[in-house]
Amino acid sequence: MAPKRSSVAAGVWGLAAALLGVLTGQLTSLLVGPAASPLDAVGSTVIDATPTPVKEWAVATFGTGDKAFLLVVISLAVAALGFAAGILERRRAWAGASLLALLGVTSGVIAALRPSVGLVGVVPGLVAAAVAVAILRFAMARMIPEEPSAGPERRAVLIGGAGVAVGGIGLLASESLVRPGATSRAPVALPTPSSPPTIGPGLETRIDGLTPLRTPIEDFYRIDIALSPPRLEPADWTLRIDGMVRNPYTITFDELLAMPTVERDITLTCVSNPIGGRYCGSTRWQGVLVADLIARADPEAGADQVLSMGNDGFSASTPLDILRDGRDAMIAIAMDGEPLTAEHGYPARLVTPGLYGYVGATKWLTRLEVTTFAEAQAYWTERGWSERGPVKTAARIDVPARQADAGEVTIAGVAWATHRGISKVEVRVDGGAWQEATLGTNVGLDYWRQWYLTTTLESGRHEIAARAYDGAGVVQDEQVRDVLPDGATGYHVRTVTAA
Ligand SMILES: Nc1nc2c(c(=O)[nH]1)N[C@H]1C(S)=C(S)[C@@H](COP(=O)(O)O)O[C@H]1N2
Ligand SMILES: [Mo]
Repeated sequence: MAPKRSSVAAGVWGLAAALLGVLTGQLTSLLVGPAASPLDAVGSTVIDATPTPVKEWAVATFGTGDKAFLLVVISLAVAALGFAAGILERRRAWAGASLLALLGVTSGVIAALRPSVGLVGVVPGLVAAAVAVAILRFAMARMIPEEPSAGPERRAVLIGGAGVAVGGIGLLASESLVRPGATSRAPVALPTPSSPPTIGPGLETRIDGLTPLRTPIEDFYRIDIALSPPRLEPADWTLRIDGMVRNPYTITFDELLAMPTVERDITLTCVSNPIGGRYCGSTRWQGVLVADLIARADPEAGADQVLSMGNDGFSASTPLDILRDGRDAMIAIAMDGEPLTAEHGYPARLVTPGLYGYVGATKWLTRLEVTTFAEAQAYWTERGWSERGPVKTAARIDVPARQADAGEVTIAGVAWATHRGISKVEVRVDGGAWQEATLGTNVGLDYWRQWYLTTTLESGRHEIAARAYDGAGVVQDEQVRDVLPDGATGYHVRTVTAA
């Protein structure tokens, strides 16, 4: 049987009720906190529950747009359920309304269960449920004709459609309210650090298209499980250091700033960075050495891990000996001479030279728990990634692009083996002999190095490969492996057509 025409009006009104409900929930979250917004709470929970291969697919396909994609999927699901609720309600009073109420209440409960939210998080979901139910009940009583009849039917669809438009556009607009733009740095008076000499510009001033020696903050990759960056106030922020220690303690942000700080040039890389990928950035970090903070807590014998926790529910497992072996692992408060941005962990984050971000770079840091690998697992380890993640040696080709002018060509890129340094980069064209590239400034063991090689390419297709050697002279692993479970390996190869 074909659906009665008024089913369409009912569906449209169900859709409008759902969208307007979510919209009011989103707006209510402005009072409660962005992580309590229905879309955020559900989205974050979906992220936590998504199987790792699916997540890797999303990151590989949408890059940093993976979060926008998730929000679109959730919004479409809400729309479909809303439409269905309208049709249900038309067949049986309260059936559709109950569905909408259930959805709203569920999103509220999910929000309240988020680590960074708490009980008030239930409010936006309850508000969303109430608004959606009220709109749907109103529509059934006043808008939708009992029997199909063209005039009232058209009127109901038109007005319901207007509700859908308002709800949809409102939701898009509310996204920019709930999730404001990138560079929201609150003022922090940075202490004067004991700084190494500043590093000048690198080879990028001479080689077009080469990655700059220091990554501008707005170009620094962002990877995290937080749909919107937590907004932490330095005045409320504290760091707890506890677990297997004789002297657990908590410090405030002011107390942290009063400690001696260092500035260090460090390259940060994501374990999800594919060979040749862009999830790698280099800048100057300012912060307090973790070793100093840990020493004050006085760890007990037998502890071998520091589980660092972020305000978004993330945690990282960093080996205790790595934090104490003299490298510049720090609680960073600034990057590139400015307080951290919200996206990069404001007001304080961990940075551990030599480790991938997921095991050493917790943003929105709130706690360091001294423990053991046997006792506690970190966020990504529970989801199939390795419990340890030293950065693998890698060279990346930046130029030439896939199309180049035949003749003299500069092949250039960056290479990193964080905390081991780079001693040599080699380039191979069309399977010929490996040729040694010229290296750029040596900023230190913890920093990437630019490299280049000038050669002649005749017109036609060419295959260019690059490989790096770490500071101990060990060449990078040639075997092609995917990012899971502890970082990709293989040489970066680019096919270039010269004309
Ligand atoms: N709180 C928190 N910290 C986090 C993450 C996260 O999801 N939440 N992701 C980690 C990962 S996987 C990486 S690669 C780095 C990325 O840091 P960036 O976004 O500043 O480049 O942050 C790490 N710290
Ligand atoms: Mo990462």
